[in-house]
Amino acid sequence: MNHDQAFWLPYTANRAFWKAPRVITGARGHYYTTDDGRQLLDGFSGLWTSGLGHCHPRIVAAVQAQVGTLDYGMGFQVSNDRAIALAAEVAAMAPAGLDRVFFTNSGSESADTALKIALAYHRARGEGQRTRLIGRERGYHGVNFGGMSVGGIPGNRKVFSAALLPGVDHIRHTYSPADMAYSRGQPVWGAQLAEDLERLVALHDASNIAALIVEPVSGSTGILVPPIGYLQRLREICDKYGILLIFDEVITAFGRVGAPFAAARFGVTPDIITTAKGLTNGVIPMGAVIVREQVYQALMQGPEHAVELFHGYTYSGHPVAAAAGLATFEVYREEDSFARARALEPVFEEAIHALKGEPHVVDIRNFGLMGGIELAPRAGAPGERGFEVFLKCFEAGVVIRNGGDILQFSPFLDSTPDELGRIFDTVRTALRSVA
Ligand code: PXG
Ligand code: PLP
Repeated sequence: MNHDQAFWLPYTANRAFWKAPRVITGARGHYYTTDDGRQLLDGFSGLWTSGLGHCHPRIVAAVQAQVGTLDYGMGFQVSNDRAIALAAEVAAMAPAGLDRVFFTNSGSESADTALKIALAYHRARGEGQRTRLIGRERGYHGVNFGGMSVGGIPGNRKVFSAALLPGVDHIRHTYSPADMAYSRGQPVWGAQLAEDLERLVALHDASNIAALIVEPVSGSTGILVPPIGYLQRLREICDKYGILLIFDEVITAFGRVGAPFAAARFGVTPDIITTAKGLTNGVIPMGAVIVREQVYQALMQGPEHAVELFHGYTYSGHPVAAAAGLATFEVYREEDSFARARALEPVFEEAIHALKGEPHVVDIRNFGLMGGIELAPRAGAPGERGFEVFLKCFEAGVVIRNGGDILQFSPFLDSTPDELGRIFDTVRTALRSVA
């Protein structure tokens, strides 16, 4: 067999892809280069990953230097200087009280790591019966078994239904178009939806519940912005019942919402934060789970020579990834990236909401530099219209993403108003040309 098409692409319509492959061969700043020599404006910052732009010279140089200095180092019972330094930086940036950092290689691994830490924490405190994990409908926490189980996107769960973790439940999602369509930023309606956690406490009893995991702003499911007061209320209910609150900030951390973390932007501090993507600007895969000091301390038990948490990845704290992370943090500071993103937010909001009234559009949502345009699905063919708009934009030289019929936008932290204008002009033209 000819192996030219051996690559099985992730989350991709593989058969359609191989009929007309879309292949990137280079990138610089805000543009990709394709194998047929075209320049594409990236309207998605990689895959929510690359807020500082592609091939940032500072990060490239740091990676090049590191790979020739320490390529890999054993990470169990031994560590490396780059990982230790990056953990200190991450903890310093994190909300007060979240002082310990466990490294992973992706957002999916961060989600599973956080869930395992939550279970281990309760057990270490003598509450080993607290095993139930609560997620939220429409949540996305990656593709591993834990994250998939607490996740709430039907398409990700359907085929694997029988293998989902037992003892998981979900609070309802926060989307109600009748009450919040075309909200700019946070919907004013809906804080009371947090009371749904009380329903699950009543059903399962708090003494059996370990943790609640939510995205502060849901990303993959199509940009669901938390109603004003909603996250505060979740925090209060978790406190009331001793339930750990986990924020999955794989997308929202590191400037995407105009702040180091969504926790900071919303003024709600969880017990654990999961990250990945922007940690290294997407240059080398890496995630980090940031944990409240008391949670860590509760686990520091037993004889000192013994491993306290039976968990870790071969590549946890990889020195080249950590070097990329350290350089990324330097650039965040020097370019004041999070404040720039915050300043760009109103421009982005105007630009995206200007598409109200275009064909097929039924809702537009935004927060920080995250945006979604929801289209009415084509009768009998959900997702087809969204995919066609994605393809038309790609042909016109702009990369966006479609999650089914929801178009998603994730501009660079230092995008220009002109670039935003070009992205949404391209989308407008595409919307007017699809059936
Ligand atoms: N949690 C959240 C909140 C995420 O957004 C993950 C976990 C998993 O991360 P990894 O690195 O294992 O993929 C994510 C990933 C989209 C899209 O279209 C979003 C993600 C991945 C792929 C597509 O919005 N987020
Ligand atoms: N499978 C086997 C057979 C392994 O030996 C290991 C790690 O040593 C793994 C899976 C896990 O790999 P990783 O640590 O990269 O997640």
